[in-house]
Amino acid sequence: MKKRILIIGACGQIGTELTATLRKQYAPHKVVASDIREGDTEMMQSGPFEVLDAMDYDAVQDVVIKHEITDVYLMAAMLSATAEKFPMRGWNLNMNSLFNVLNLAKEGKIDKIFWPSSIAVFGPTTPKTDTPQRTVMEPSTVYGISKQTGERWCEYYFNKYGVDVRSIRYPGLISYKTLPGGGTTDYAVDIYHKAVKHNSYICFLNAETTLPMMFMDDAIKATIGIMEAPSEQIKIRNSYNLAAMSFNPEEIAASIRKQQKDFRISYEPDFRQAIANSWPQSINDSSAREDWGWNHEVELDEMTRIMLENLNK
Ligand code: AKB
Repeated sequence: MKKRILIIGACGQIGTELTATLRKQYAPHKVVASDIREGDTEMMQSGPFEVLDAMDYDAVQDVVIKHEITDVYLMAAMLSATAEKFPMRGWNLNMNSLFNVLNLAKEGKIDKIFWPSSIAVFGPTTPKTDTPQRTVMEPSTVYGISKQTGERWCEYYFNKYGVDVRSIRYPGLISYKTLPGGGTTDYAVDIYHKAVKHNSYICFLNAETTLPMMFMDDAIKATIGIMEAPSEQIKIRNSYNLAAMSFNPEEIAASIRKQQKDFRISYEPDFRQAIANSWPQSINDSSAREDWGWNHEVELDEMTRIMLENLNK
């Protein structure tokens, strides 16, 4: 098979696990990892790697041509909390990197693109629970505005130029292998690290902040699943809602207490509370389930067991 994959932003939270999984699934030399700087030993030694600035069109094009890339996973992005601090840097990274790959596909230099969107496309006026695929979207964060704009451009490039771009709206993602960076849902990873180290956690969101979340293995399954689905099954070309579970900090703490009964949590909400308040609490992902067969496997207590077991190692 001619398929050759490029992952841009391979050293981030999703990119790291996506690279490892794709290298296992395909021959490692067919999966080129890239990031703005070199990765860890595992990343550098398990297959080809390129230092690459996602905002540099010529550099991305050079790597695409050099490795005869067919499929690009564009995982480089500035997340919600950091983008509030650096609005123009967030906007520029999130939009320019997307235009670079969309234009390469428009010019026929790559066949297929995966681009991640987020629950951040929704805003305070969106229905909070069981948020439908199509609904009011008035994002109030820099990150959300960039993701919603990106979705419109993906659909436009598909309709106008036939670019095969596929996207999902990730909820908060939880994994033990790589730390997230600069998101609002990061507390749900940090809490496990602090549970293992200190048996206590100070949370930057309040106890009742329910948000949609997903274990990383399910997110990787969805990412590769949508990319491998036959084109005609991908009926939505902006981005698919995707869901697994929803919980608040008190509920994740209760799940940890099932294994560490004296685990303590306290609350000191900061600027990220306003971001979280603007997002939905639960997502309706029936379109993804119907169109390309998405289903999730891991629920909260199972995720807690896996997280604590692996972080304790
Ligand atoms: C964030 O918190 O910014 C991200 C996201 C929900 O897209 N994890």
